[in-house]
Amino acid sequence: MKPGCDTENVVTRIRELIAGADRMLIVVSDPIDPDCLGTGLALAWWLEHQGKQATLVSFRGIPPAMRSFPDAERIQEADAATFEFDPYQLVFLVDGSSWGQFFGSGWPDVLQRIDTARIISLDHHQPEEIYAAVQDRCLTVQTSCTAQVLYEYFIEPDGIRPPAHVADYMYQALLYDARMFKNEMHPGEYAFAETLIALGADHDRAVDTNYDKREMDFFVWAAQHTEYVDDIGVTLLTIDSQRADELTRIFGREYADWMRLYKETFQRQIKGYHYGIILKDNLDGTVRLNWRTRNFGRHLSIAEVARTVGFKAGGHRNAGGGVYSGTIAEARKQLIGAMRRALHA
Ligand SMILES: [Mn+2]
Repeated sequence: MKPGCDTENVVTRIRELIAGADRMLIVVSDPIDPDCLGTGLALAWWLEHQGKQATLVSFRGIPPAMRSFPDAERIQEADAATFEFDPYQLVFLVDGSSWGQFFGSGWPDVLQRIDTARIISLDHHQPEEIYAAVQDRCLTVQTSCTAQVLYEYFIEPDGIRPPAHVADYMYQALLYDARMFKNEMHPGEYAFAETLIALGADHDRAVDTNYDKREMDFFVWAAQHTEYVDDIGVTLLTIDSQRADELTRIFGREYADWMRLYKETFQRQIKGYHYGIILKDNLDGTVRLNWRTRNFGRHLSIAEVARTVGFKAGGHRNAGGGVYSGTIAEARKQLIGAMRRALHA
């Protein structure tokens, strides 16, 4: 939470809303990862445990690499533009801070069809537009993962023991978002892990990371196309329209689904290169920014630097995303220029 915000009041408000409702919709965020899936599934269990009906939906679709997540088939894939929200008394947004992460680029129209008084947000990113819009129903705590927020503020205080399969959802969420405890350490993170193990989470399965062959192929392609910007310690992968064509030929239109291995094991892992940046032409006049910043040492906040040159940026301090309106050449020039000024100031 931001200093000064009363977490307890938010939790109380959310509990009141749940008590007065029967049918809940849980929307998982984009990017679809083990945290939004695991937290969404654990939240559904917790609501059902209280006699409520819970429906899980993704408006982004479940990418192939995530379909093996336990019980992922419970999550419906739907089109936000035509989805019928009226039957649901509450709409939970899990593990995201901006509307587009839940409702896609057409989010303003989708929001027109939802009573925002029914929206509840559980998150661990830096507070953004959702927080600004639904402050008294947005529980955002900057901790290891959204699963830890759900557990510490709702499940644990209830004094209930989730079954092993639910502990497993949350353990997978934790290990993924914490990058096996390689990311910054948040209070209670190891204690949460220990609790989940005691509840029966399957550690061997959670650490038995398997990559799709296409993730490895993308990694090889990306490593070969990465530039090293030596004077500012940046590894930079740009995907312009020509490279997007090439990637589409190799991997299909959803080639971005196969970036996980590169993001996890290349960005911010090269000695002397503290920032891993991807700029991708969205082919609609905007450019997607993704960054990873080394946790050890004192480094720039990419979000702050990017905002000074017109990017919209958010997420976590050391792992996030953003968007720039303009060409990829401009986005690159602006971002690299701003980083250079900040680092050489
Ligand atoms: Mn997360």
